[in-house]
This record gives sequence, structure tokens and C-alpha cells, in this order.
Amino acid sequence: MRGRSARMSLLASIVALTLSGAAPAADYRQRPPEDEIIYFVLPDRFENGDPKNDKGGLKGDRLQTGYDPTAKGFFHGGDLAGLTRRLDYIQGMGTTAIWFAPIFKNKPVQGPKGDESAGYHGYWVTDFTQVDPHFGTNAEFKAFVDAAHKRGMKVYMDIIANHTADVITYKEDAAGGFRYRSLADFPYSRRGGIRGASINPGFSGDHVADPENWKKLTDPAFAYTPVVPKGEERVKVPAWLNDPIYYHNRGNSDWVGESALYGDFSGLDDLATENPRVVQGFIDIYGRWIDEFGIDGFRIDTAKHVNPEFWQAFVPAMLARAKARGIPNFHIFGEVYVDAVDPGALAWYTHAAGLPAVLDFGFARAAIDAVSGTKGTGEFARLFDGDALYKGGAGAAQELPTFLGNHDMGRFAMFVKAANPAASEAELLQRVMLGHAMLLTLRGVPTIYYGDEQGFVSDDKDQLARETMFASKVAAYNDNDLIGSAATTATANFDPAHPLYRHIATLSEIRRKTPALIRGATKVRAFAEKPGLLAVSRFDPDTGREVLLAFNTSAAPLSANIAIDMKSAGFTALHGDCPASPAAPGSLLLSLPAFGTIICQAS
Ligand SMILES: [Ca+2]
Ligand SMILES: [Ca+2]
Ligand SMILES: [Ca+2]
Repeated sequence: MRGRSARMSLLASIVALTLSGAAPAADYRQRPPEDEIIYFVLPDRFENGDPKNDKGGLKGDRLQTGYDPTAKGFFHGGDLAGLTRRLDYIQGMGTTAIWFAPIFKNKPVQGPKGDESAGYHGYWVTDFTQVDPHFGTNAEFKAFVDAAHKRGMKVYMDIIANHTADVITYKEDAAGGFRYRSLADFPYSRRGGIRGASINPGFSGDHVADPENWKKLTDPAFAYTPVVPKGEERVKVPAWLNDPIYYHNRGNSDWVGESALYGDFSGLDDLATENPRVVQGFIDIYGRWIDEFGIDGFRIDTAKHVNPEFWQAFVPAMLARAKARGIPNFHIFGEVYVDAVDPGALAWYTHAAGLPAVLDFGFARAAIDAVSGTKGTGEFARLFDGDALYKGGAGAAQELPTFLGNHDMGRFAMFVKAANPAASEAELLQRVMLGHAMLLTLRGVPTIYYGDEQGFVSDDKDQLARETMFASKVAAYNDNDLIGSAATTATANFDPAHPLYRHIATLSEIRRKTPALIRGATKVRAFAEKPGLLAVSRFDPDTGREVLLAFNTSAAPLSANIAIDMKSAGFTALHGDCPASPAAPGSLLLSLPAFGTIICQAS
């Protein structure tokens, strides 16, 4: 935005306001991360803006091109041109930032014979400098970023430093798969185990980050013997990534302890992220995307499978790079998959790894359990108590992206439906609306999973939770009964009149206009050990004015006296049926319908 005349900026602001009713476009660089509402999308599954790139410029059948719109594990044709074309739709529900699954060039197809699938999800990178041709070009990426910025929307890239695509294999016999080979049984100092030949003399271990130390690690065959298949010797970009010395080469992770850091994630080549060459390599790679495109943040994939020292170096380097590019509010949030309300396990990464934020898996668990009725609402109290554990305390917890479901675990509606198999569609809709009301009013940065606003219900997790918004040819998607809609995924679903889309738009607007909901401190007022009441006060960061949130997770109406601030003498309803005044100073009598939400602002 620098270099523009004030008049141009003003004009741009007016245009953006008129178009969207959102904050002026010129201000987007000034917004702190907690002001955003994020929309998370898989580009392959969103909109096909250019059928010419569907096969990624490759020839042959789906095992060559990766393209098969009838198979859930292959490319379906969505791209950056489609995402750009649908920005009106995305912004129309009040979302202000887009996080999209990785768009870097992938290995098109991988997997054992007969069980292949494609890199449509973007997590199998070979070239970190280029947009995957299935999604478009670097120029189209620039057009997308610029178009989002013009509307005052931010762009968050999904990045990976833990692994590349699966290119490296091992010379040893693979019967039963490449089982993990530990540091103790296969030290760096011997070839193929403690009885093997002496190798890598003088190497003092991977905890010594000194480049001189790492020069002494020259033989990568301490555990398995890495082999790069013929024809793939130069497939990775930048070129240093093709050298097996920069990988762990210890076989597959079994997800616990040491192997969670050093093991290959289902065969994906696990980088030696302790090596200073690898650290600098990724600072250079991702710094370029900041410099060239002026993006606004990173979501870090598989953050917990990388040693914390890597992030301790990477994060400040990226924040400095962004600041130099005129991006003072660059957001970085890591994926630390913890399927429990366990704030300590997440908060550890803000201390030990120096991650500014992590995806709030605890929030997702609490919301799924409460809204599906498998538990009461007490988990939210434990969740918010845990905010003190994050580096920076409860203030830092405001920057955690919160969510209800995702592309890995499955959709929120699926969890709700699974716990309530006999529920009517109307009840499922009410419950899914309740979950979104919690998401959009409680602390954290609300993150909507694409398709949830059209009532998508995944059959299961992973591939089955990645339906297309444009007309799908996947039978396992098209037989789903969408919530709040008579449509199926066999036709395009970009309906701004869908009740969930409208519900999200309504609550987004309330949030944007109510600083207490964006940045206000949280005080839990009431919770229940069975389905029922959750009441939470949030306070305007400047005036201290109270906003009371109340949710009913049960199928019956309820009434209760809720403790409030003694100073809150009158209320206006921001949503739902709010009494105009307290029953007595310090107590508000609330009546909530089944699955209802009330938002009361003290006047
Ligand atoms: Ca396409
Ligand atoms: Ca591999
Ligand atoms: Ca790793």
C-alpha cells in the first residue's frame, strides 16, 4: 500500500466498503491477527476456474496426471483462478482471511501399486518455489493475493518444513515396511547399526547446530541406506533438497517419542531439521514467498514433528522478513494435532518452539463434545483456564485459530450426526448453528472449514471430508444428505441463502462490531456437567463493558440466573432474547430455547 496517494487509498477504501461492508481495504495490514475470521479451503476442492490446467500439463491416465474427478484421492480440477473468482462468496459470509492448503508443486501421484493417490491436498511437495501446475502459475497466485488484498482480505499460506514428497527409498529389505531405527540402535557414528563400520568421525551429534559440526556428517547410511530412484535425482527444488544427507533416513514414524520427530510420515522424506543448512534453506524458501507476494501469514503443517529449535530460528526470521516487507501483523500458527482438551500440550509449543500460536484442537474437542451432547459444557471451563499456560497468557490465547472440524479429522456436522443418529435434519441444523455461534463469539480466531457453510457432512475423516464445492463426480460425496439444503454435492454449492452461510454472516458481523468478542477477556459464568448451559462474559478491552454469551446445548429450553458484573445495569440484545435489565444487581435471568444462543451487551 505504500507509495499510493492518500486519495487513491481513500477511494479504494470506499470501493471496498461499498462492495463488502467490511473494514477498509487499506487497513488490512494494520489489523492484528485476532481481528480475523479465517476461511480454510482446499484449492483443488473449491472452484474450477480454468479447466485447461486440470491435468497439470501432464499427459496420460490418472497415474500420470493425478487427475480423476470421480476418485476422492485424486485431483478434481479446482485452482487459484477459481478461488479468485469466488472471493465475493468467501467475503460475503464475513470472513477476512483465507488459509488454503499448500499450493507448491507436488509429486502428482504416489503410494504403493494399486493404492496410489494424488497430491491434490498439496502436502507432497517437490518444488517449493513454484505453484503446482494443477492450481495455476506463480502469476495467478500473485493475482489471487492481490485480489484478496484489494478487498482488505488476508492470505495465509500452508507451509511444510517437516518433509518433502516421498522420493527417497531405502536399499534394505522392506518386508513389513521400513520400521523405525532409533538413535540408540543406529547411532550417526556407525553404518547400519552399532556393529557396523565407523562413519562420520568427529560429528558431535545433531544437538550441536554449529555448521562446522555438520560438515562432519557425510555418510547418510547410519540407519537405512537412502536410495533416490532413477529419474528423480533432480526432482526437488531448490537443488540442495535432492541430497539424502539432509534427511533423517530412519524409516517410518510410529508417532510417539523420538520417532515422531525423526521418522518418515508414512514414507514422506523426513528432513534433518536440526541441520543449519536445512534451517537456512527453509528461511530462504519461505522468505521469498513473503518478499515476492506480500502474504500475511503461515499455517505450519506437522509442526510437532519438527524439533523445536528449528522453529526457534525460523519464526523470528519470518517475522523480521515480514516486517521489512511492511507486514507488521504477520500471523504464524502451527498444527499440533492433540485430540483432547489438553491446553498444556498445545501451550508447550509456544514456549519450547516459540510458535506465536497453534491451531486450538482443544476448542474443537470441547465444541464437538458439548454440541453433539456426548458431554456437558464443562470442558470449556477447563479450556479457558488453560489459556494461562500459553506464552503471553490469556492475551496470546486470543490469537489461537479455533475451529470445529477440518480436512483431517472430519467435519463438525459429521461428529454431531454420529452422536445423534436419530436426530431430524432440523435438529442437526440447530446443533451445527450452535457450534458456529460458539466459534464466532468465544475467544480465538474463528476458522470456518469450507463447505460447512453449505451443510456439508463428511462420511468420515481425511479424503471423505474433502468434498468439492463445484459439482462433484464422487459417488461417496454425492450420496450425502446435506444439512439445511435439498441440494447434493453433485451440483455446485455456493448458495449465499443457505441458512448456515447466513448464520455465519450474521454472527461474523456481530463479532466485527463488538470489540469484546474479538479481544475481550473471558470469564466463565456457568457450565453444566450434562448437556445444558454455558455462559461466558467477555469484556470490552477499552471500556470494560460486559458482553454476556449464553448457549444451551440441550434439547429442552432452560432458564437460569447468571452472575453478571454488578455494573451491568441494562442490556441490549445483539442476538436472541435478552432481558433489558437484571433481576437484581449482579444477576441476569435468562431463558434459552433448545440449542439456543443469546448475546447480550451491557448498555
Ligand atoms: Ca482447473
Ligand atoms: Ca521416503
Ligand atoms: Ca520430522
